[in-house]
Amino acid sequence: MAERIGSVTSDVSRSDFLRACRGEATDRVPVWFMRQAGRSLPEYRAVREGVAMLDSCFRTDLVVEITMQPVRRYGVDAAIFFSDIVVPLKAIGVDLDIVPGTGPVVAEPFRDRAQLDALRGLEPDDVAPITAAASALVGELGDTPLIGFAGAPFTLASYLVEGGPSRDHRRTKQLMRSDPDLWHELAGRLARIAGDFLRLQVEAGASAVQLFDSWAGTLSLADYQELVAPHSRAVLEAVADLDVPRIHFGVGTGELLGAMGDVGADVVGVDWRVPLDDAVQRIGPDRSVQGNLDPTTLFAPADVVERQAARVIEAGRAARGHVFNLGHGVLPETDPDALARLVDFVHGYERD
Ligand code: 1CP
Repeated sequence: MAERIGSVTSDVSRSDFLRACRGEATDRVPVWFMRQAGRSLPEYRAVREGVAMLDSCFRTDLVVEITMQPVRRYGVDAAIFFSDIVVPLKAIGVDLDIVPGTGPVVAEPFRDRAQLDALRGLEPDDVAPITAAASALVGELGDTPLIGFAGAPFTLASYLVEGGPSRDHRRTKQLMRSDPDLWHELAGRLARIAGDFLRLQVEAGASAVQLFDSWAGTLSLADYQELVAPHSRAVLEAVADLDVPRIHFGVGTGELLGAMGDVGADVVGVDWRVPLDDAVQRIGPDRSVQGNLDPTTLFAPADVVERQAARVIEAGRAARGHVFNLGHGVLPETDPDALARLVDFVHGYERD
């Protein structure tokens, strides 16, 4: 990695975040937050005014600015690239939008084989403004690592098949069970798109990747292993030679943690339901963990937040490496000052 991009990268490589991902000792527990860039920040709301969410994701200047905002404000140990999991689908021409207050909405939900043609491969030109932002960010961030990300095939497919956010993922599960061949073709195409998207971000300078399978927790372990794991493995395999840590995260995935680690992750993201020391039992000793303060804890008094955060840090010591995070994204109503205090608390925490 250092040879490829030069001396700046070697400082990144020694960062607490990358060290914890690799299971190396750190002086302090590194911390960043899923959805650290977003509606909880007044400076985010200001720059997004009058610009649609998906338009902002294709504007190099806005991606750079929004990605930097939480790094400047909180001094977090990693930046997460400002984008969305549906961006590569938009980039190849899928007719979808991100509707305020709802999330991704697809104009023609996926129903049959004829629609597979619309899911062509991702070409570098499709995401040129995005990779330009990643390159610019590496310069701006200095020693702070940039995390690239993609949506995992199951979570991406659930938006395509349901047409938007879904509580029970009924149609996606129906497709998996009634036409497994078509399901595997769909998931295989999404895996290639996600893998290529991660690769392009790393080649532009991202020094870690996170694969979001946010909704995998809706599946039984047996269904996950048979119908989903091979495709998520293919995504992580696509960046295996690039020597960057691979983080794999989902919500409500307590029963899947071992399987999610086994598809090629270096770090497993854990939501708030499973204490990190229990999670380590399920994942095994050869991977680091990331998480897992309940995002709603930040609405409690400061001393309660600190007690809960200390519990997370203590439980995280069971792992070979621990990256502090919330158990899911920052809620839009969160007070940024509460996050700032949490970063200071984690950084100042004395481990003996
Ligand atoms: O106008 C707005 O501000 C819209 C809100 C918003 C934002 C800020 C959406 C719509 N996406 C994003 C950015 C985003 N999405 C990031 C930014 C980087 C950061 O973390 O700071 C990331 C990593 C994502 C990834 C994403 N999008 C996921 C995986 C992470 C997760 O939360 O589980 C998922 C499931 C999405 C879909 C999506 N996009 C937006 C919403 C509201 C949703 C979820 C909708 C649903 O409940 O299904």
